[in-house]
Amino acid sequence: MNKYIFFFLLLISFRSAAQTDCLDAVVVCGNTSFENLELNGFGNQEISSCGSEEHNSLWIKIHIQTSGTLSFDIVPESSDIDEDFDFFLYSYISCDDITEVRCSTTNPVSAGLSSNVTGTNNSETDEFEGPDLNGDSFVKAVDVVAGETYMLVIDRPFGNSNFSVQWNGTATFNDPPQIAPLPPGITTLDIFQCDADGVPDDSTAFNLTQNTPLIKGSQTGVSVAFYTSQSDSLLGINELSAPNAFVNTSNPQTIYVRVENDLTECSATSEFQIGVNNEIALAANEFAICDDAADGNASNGKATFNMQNVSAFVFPAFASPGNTVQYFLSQQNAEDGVNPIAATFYNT
Ligand SMILES: [Ca+2]
Ligand SMILES: [Ca+2]
Ligand SMILES: [Ca+2]
Ligand SMILES: [Ca+2]
Repeated sequence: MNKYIFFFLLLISFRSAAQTDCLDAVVVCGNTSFENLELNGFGNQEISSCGSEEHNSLWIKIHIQTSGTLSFDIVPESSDIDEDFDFFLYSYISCDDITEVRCSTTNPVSAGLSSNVTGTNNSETDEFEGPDLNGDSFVKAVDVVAGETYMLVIDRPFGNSNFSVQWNGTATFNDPPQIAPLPPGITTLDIFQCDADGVPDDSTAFNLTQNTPLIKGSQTGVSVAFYTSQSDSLLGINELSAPNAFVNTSNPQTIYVRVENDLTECSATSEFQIGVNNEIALAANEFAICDDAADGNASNGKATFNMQNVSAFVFPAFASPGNTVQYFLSQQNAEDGVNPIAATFYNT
């Protein structure tokens, strides 16, 4: 029994909701869970069956990994009998080539039912039912074969409840890819850097793709994309077009990442923070070397410092080639940028 639950939040919102149409269906995989999806309406009207059509719909694409029964309960979050969910199940070749195999458009109030749950099960014998008072909200489970693809359209003609889907059958779906665990020595995907573009406005360009190999890990055949909203990352829409030079619009800012299997379309999502940090944290504020006899006296408390070695110790993040760290003997000189000390410095 492969059973798991995921939630879709049907929020009343007025952004265009791409998953209302076949072409932009959400792909269901393994333990993929969806939260905070914003959807409303039906996009293009693509359904006319079981005496109904799309009202507030969600298209879900299901790739079958192992043969078995496809059986599910669609469970409204609210048990109010006025909350009416319908569904239409198609076998799928392409969006121009879908064949309806099940639908139920029974209205639980009209049919005098005691529950607003709808779906498929093994005890029903009918395959199509509805609308209104016709049926009992359940039709026969479907025998599915590995490699097949199905499209489940969940529609909410009445009510505004969120809902979950419980998969009860023996068929399994493809496993989603993973956000790879971080390798030793790396503790976060967060990127904080200085505002070094010459305009001190807490906004600067970030190369988000520096995280791509970390997110992929050893996985092959997967693609990584970045988004500014969680909903977009879940739906795979509005991917950032230039993630190698993304300019933050708030500070800090959450970036959402989606890793998707190129073949199965299965995906996983995560997030990390980027931010502008104009405070340069010093790794240390003291640096010492041993006195030596290079100046003719190994015990006079004076010696020659290699300032690059000092930088590597005090500013390890800035010690790489391409960065310049200058040292001064007074605060005023540092602020004015005058009389920096030389690359080697003999303390006096
Ligand atoms: Ca539609
Ligand atoms: Ca119904
Ligand atoms: Ca029935
Ligand atoms: Ca800036």
